[in-house]
Amino acid sequence: MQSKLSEQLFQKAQQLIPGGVNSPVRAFRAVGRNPFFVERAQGPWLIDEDGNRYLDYVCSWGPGILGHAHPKVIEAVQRVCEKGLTFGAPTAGEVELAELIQACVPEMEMVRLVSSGTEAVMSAVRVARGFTGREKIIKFAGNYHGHSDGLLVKAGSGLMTQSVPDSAGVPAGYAASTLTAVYNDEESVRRLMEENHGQVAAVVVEPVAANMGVVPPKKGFLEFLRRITGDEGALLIFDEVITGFRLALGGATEYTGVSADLHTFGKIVGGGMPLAAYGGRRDIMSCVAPLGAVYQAGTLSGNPVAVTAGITTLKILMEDTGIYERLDRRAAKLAEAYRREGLTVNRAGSLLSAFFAPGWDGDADRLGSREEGGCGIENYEDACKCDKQAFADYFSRMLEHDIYVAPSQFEAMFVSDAHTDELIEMTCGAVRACVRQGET
Ligand code: HOZ
Repeated sequence: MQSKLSEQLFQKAQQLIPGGVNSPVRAFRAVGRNPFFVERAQGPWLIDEDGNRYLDYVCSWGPGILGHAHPKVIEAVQRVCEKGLTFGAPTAGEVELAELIQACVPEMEMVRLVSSGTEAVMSAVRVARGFTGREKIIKFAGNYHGHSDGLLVKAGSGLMTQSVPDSAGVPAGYAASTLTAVYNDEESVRRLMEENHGQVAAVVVEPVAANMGVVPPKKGFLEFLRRITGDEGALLIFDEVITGFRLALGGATEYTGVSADLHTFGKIVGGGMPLAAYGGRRDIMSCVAPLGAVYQAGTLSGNPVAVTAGITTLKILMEDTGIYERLDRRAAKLAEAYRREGLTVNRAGSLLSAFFAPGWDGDADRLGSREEGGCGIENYEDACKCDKQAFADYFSRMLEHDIYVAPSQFEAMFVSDAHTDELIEMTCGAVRACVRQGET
């Protein structure tokens, strides 16, 4: 594997950009290497500046459900670019995308388009506070909701990689309104609700957590959140930046059968462009300016190029009735390959994580779900127990096999429709060779 050009770029980048990257996990620090620099991508492949080709299971951290550079999306984007890149004024495309989102997720009675998942969740929380007149929110340790101040408390993703639960620079006052519960632990939520009776505006949750590795909700957990928020007059916000249009066309609500008051979407909804959305019940969304008193705005909100990429992607997903079944089947096959090597695998549809959980390298008694007496990963504390060095070694060996998985134990593996049965088969072979030392 050549790395000359990537190395040169990285040296230069570090002088100009903090850590040489524009988002921390990309720096590969958790796996003790320097990153490669991407030159282009097509279908399931990433090609770096040195000409190395990798089978990509990061898929830009989620948007690439169709694989990279889907011809229909590229064509539509090229066409719309000729009409101008941004107007800062309403377009027909925004209405069409809002309609499509609502067709997929009927509870999105009203929707606002923004530019990033961070912005979507930050805005949804503001709306929840404006609607309820309350200040506190409950989030879960290891759930990541973007990098806005009030939500960077016990966040997952890059903060876990760096082993820091909270970011510096967040005023104590912001963090004080954010209460942290334990994912999959009803009692921890009940206690916080009791201690803060009448003060909680919302519970915000990743309905399938995917930023401490993939951690699905235990049976009944989301139903419980639905009930307790209703009883307490608080709102339930599903952060579906990752799960939206991924678990199913209707996202987590279709996948789990549980409704939320507000949803946030990102990644797939923008078809690979910077676009995200939040929305939900009409009475709640009617609080948003100019209808109501909750202010939120953006020059590039509803950008016509991003909207076109989103529309085209959603239409492809809606028209291809077999896609979610294919994704599920292929991800299940991968999951099996990891399980056979002794790893603890959590999977929801085409999202999965193979954890180097305690016992992975021999203590068979500790494998499997908690119900089976094993060490299943159900929350942040469990995820933190994984063997990060073993993960880093496996990551490097996979890269030598030309397979790129997320450079952190705490990020999800994304399967796209471009990962054919043959490519999945090939990956299963690489998993057999790469999980354990000395078998490359
Ligand atoms: N927050 C993303 C991982 N959950 C990382 C995004 C990126 O580095 O592009």
